Amino acid sequence: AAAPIARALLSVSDKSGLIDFAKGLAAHGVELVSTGGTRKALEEAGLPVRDVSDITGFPEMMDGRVKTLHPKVHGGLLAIRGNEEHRAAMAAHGIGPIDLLVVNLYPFEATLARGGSFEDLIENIDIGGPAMIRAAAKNHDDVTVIVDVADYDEVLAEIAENAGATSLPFRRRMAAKAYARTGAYDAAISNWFAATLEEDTPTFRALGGTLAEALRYGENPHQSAAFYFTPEKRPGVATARQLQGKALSYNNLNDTDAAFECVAEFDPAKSAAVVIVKHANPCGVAEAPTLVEAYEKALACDPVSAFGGIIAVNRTLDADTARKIVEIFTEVIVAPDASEEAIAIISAKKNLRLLVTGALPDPRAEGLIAKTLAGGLLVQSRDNAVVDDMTLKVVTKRRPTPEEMADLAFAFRIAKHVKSNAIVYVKDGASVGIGAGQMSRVDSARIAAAKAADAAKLAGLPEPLTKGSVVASDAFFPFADGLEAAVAAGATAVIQPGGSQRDAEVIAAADAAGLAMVFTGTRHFRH
Ligand code: 93A
Repeated sequence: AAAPIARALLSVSDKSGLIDFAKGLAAHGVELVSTGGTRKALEEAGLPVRDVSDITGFPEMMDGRVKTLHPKVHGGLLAIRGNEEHRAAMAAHGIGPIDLLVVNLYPFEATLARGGSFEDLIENIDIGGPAMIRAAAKNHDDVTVIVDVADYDEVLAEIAENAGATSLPFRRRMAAKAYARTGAYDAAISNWFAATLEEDTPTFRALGGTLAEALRYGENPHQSAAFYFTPEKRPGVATARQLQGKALSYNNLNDTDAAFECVAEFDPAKSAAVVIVKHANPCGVAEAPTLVEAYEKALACDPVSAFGGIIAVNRTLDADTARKIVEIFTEVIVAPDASEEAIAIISAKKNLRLLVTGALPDPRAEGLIAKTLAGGLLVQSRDNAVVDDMTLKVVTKRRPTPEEMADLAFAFRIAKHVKSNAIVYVKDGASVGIGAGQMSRVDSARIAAAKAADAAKLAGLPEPLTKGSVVASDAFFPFADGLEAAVAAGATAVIQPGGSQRDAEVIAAADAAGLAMVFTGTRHFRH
């Protein structure tokens, strides 16, 4: 059993309950030692108390920054009472044992809560207090450590019950509490400190993010920005290796993610696929037996927009494709991998970023998507619906041909990655016209057709590529007009979720034009 408590060191910022507690200790014959403010409070209550500087032989100095940081204090807390050598050291250096330590810390958290200044917070980082607490808790075999005002009564009860001492289970419990307290205290300091460094960049700790890098700016130069990792492990921009090129900007990261998530919809075992993205929307998507063919088909969709674009591929980037890509200005290439030869070809373009991810993300994987609004955070599960898993229902008199069916599925896969309202024309495994982000579906349909007409003119083709194409809509056609615009453009088959009040009207218009139409039952809004 530990010896009765002969001496207690009390050093508390929060002085509530202090006097009654100290009176209880004094009644048991405990000698009280205190730091400045605590000593003053005890003295005013008429209690006998020694100043800690009496013991250390040093005055409190440097605005109290150094008051208990002394071997006479720490030796008294850390000495193992049953150890001969420790006892000899105590005797040789005039160190008296401290049996009970009562400390509560400078109010760092309270200062933070009331919006204290940087200087204020720095001054409220307690150094001596945690040092003593940790020392006493380490030596709990011999020393009782109290960090919570709520435990004062229990200490007095322990002393009464144990002939002036405390029990080991109690000391252990208090020691565990002591380390929890210093741990939480340091965590509060480090969280605050880290946040001050990021004061110019938005932090989203709510998402469990850790800072990956501060970005030069956000979507525009007057916006600050940073890139955060979330705990999610998904192959993509966050985990990619950048093999070359300038640092990625906010918009690059956003666009690269959009491109790679879209290309991941295409199984590399079935076909090579390429997605070209501008402003977070695909402006060309194609699949083909080889990557270079897929690239050329994707580029043909909208070569004007593809300038300065982001290219994502679903297979190892090869030399043929790399050679084609470097012919025009491209910002970023992202691929699961790249051949040595392809890397060498890309290296001729110093600024072009090449990212390899090691793998493709699983489009069916679950995950969270977040978006902020004023004073809030919108969180939803990722759109992991895949057209192959949907029950496609033919709603028209004519059934799509197998070729049309393949293109319809292809088009709906792309539509998932186009900002709503999304209209995607597809022919022979390639997008030929994409209408994105319009407030009305009929406008998206017209824009997509107009872009297809432009591309045909550019390529010197006799008629727009929408002639004999199929079309996908990310959500139902609310009126027949959107479908009629697709008919006017020359589409022969349609894929859309269905579910409009006017479905009958839309189906009638499709039948009248000899179109085949399938409903997916699943919507792919993306905003
Ligand atoms: O500035 S300190 O980190 N340096 C010290 O040596 C020291 N020793 C105790 N702060 C120190 N303390 C803290 O002073 C205690 O943790 C307690 O919160 C406070 C009590 O001071 P006073 O008795 O003067 O009110």
